[in-house]
Amino acid sequence: MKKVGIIMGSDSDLPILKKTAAALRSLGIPYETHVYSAHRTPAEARDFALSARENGFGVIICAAGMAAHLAGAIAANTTLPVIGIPCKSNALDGIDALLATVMMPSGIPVATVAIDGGVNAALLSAQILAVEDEDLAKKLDEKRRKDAAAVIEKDAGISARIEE
Ligand code: RP5
Repeated sequence: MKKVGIIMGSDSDLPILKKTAAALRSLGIPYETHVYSAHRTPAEARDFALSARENGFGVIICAAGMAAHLAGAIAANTTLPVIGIPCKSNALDGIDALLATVMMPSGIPVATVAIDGGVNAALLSAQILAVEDEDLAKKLDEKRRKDAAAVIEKDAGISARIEE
């Protein structure tokens, strides 16, 4: 199976990416993790993106906050699918990173998940890899079934809980 690249702009983004890694592990998807910054280490970010396909990656997840250019900078140097996670910062609550990540110019796409959406970034990666991997597609179906069953169980108990 192809690897997922988990790239963060700073190790201060790590709590979000821990959720990403846990979700990938639960599906048996291999990943590799790095700190590369579009602003502080642009050469390393570029080198990673340029060699990602030949290094066995299938999807790259990029998490960054503030003026979040990491996903776009990586996407500029690869045609692998790039998923951007805008990370919340103190000043603007993540709206800054959301807009910087999602508003890519035509020609260089970044699939942007919610602010701090580490789990969905992992699941979207899995769904991309599952296009050519039936075993992984079955695991994703099973997860959806389990998640739905958990909500149905909550529905069954909610009338009693509201009166507690
Ligand atoms: C971004 O700036 C990082 O992705 C992080 O979300 C934010 C702050 O970085 P630090 O100053 O905490 O390293 O590049």
